Amino acid sequence: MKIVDAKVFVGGPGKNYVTLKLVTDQGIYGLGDATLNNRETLPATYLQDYLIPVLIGMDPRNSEDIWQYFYRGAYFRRGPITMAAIGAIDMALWDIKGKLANMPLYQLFGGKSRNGAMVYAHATGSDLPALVDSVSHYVDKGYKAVRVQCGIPGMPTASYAIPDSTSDSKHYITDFSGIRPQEEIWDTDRYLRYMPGALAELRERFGPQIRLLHDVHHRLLPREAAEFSKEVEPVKLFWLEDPTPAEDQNALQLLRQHSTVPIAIGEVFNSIWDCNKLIENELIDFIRVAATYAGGITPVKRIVDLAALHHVRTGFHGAPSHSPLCMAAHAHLNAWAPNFGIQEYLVLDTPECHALFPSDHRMDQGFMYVSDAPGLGVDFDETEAARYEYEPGSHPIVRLEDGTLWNY
Ligand code: CS2
Ligand code: MG
Repeated sequence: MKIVDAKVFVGGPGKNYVTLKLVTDQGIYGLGDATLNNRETLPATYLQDYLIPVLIGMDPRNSEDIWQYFYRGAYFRRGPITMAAIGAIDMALWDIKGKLANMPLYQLFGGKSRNGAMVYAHATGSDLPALVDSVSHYVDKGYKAVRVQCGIPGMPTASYAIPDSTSDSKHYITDFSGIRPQEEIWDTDRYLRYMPGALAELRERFGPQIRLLHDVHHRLLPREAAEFSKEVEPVKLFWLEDPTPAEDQNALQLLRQHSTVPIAIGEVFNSIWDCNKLIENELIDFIRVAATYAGGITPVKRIVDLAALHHVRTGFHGAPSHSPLCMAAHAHLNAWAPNFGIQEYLVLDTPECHALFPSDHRMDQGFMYVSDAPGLGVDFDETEAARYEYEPGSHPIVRLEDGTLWNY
């Protein structure tokens, strides 16, 4: 069996998805997601110029060897661009494998460990009353878990992930006004003074049952993160996400000495080497890698197995930047993983998105139910894809009030 053709598509409804299609000499094809948010043309170019010419002619059944070939075989390894490109190939090879076996991927991993996988939604508000409305909206829809982000009084611009009243909250991570990023101002002192009380009010308002999550988006220093997590301990968060920048795998030691708040990290990690110390030293409770830019299903399964040895559960990244193909890879991993925790779920739920990526993975009352179709269980409509083209966009840049550049 051989790979005879490969195509890369960039574009989509309101989002630049990077989609890889691998075609075999037996007519079976596989699909993978290489979307790297706001840098979409780079994994596409890496695939087209460097990986696809070598991939043509390989036996798609040897997904492990092909993964090693592109990872170990490249002198310059890792990084989000490389790993998103390899990730798309790996997903597409698993898709082919599932179709050959006539089985959904979760069966190849070891079968189902659960029926539905709990997901969490994003509730946001420019102030606390608006956030309460947003949480209520998701609770009414049956969600059991909600991430809560709130504007901070007196903060010169809205804090992370707070959409203005006119924008769709699901688009906030891409500003399509051009490639020059907009700037936001961050003020740690105001955040530390306001947010613990706001979280306590939400717990009071919604009761003990709802799982509340909060994302700090890498904005605190280790000592500040320790102070914050100690203070929010009574709120009983389901998790506190990215309290410190993720590069420093020792940064959480201080926090762990002062608080039992569960910690989730990993949405920017590209390999097991970005999180092995965090996991082995049991400094985190949830690992947030995504099958796309952590290099595909093959390496993510390995991370999940390492995590299981250390009581770390999964909480895969599921921002709207991932296409339904990446979310499908997660759905199969979530159905199998003995150490499943929760899934972030923000795929754009529009008729255009369903037309481009038809599938019967489904959401009901805050749970995701995996498809039983062979492989990933998501198709890609090339006629629909022809309607879209690449649109440049950017993440915002964050500065402190005095102009110092900070972490987005
Ligand atoms: C966020 C992300 O989902 C999350 O937890 O931190 O949405 C992040 O901002 C984007 O993926 C950036 O592209
Ligand atoms: Mg996050």
